[in-house]
Amino acid sequence: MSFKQPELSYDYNALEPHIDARTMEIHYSKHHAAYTANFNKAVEGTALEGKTVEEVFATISSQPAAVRNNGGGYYNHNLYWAVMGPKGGGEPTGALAEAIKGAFGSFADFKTQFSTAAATRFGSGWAWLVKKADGSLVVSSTPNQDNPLMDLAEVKGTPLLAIDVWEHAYYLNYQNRRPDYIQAFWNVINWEEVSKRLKA
Ligand code: MN3
Repeated sequence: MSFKQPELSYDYNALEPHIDARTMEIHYSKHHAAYTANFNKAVEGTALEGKTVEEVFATISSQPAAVRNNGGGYYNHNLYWAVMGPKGGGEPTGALAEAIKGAFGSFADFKTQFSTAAATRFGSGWAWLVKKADGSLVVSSTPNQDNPLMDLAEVKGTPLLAIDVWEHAYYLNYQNRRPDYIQAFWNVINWEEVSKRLKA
């Protein structure tokens, strides 16, 4: 397999009570594992084999749905696991704090914008903090497994922070209460990792 599912850097129960262990286990070992396997299957033997995931996304509008959906599912969850952690929460510091202030006015305003994007994404999808090509930060959301690296995204750029708002990400613990899950997400954000991505 050319695309490998990265190991989680924390245990399934590490994000409790905000995200429960059973949800984490099914999400990582079933959903994400399936996206990864199906992404590999979809590129195998095609011109995309051997390309980076970024290269695949750059031409995604001309690729089959299986590549778009599973490639997005593979990449988006890699980012989602990475930007969460047991020592998460609080507020960012340093350059990221300044960049967020510059773009949104305050951390509180950013939090509102990001939470609203996540809550109002109809059906399944993601909300993002994105660094655009000109270096500015914006909040966006995408349907299904699309993401800001895809050539067809409304808002294009490098994703720094992601929240999965598919029901499989929260339904066992929160049922229909997506806003409660979004609120809880702020307690597990690994700002150090988000900062690293801003600098990269
Ligand atoms: Mn998911």
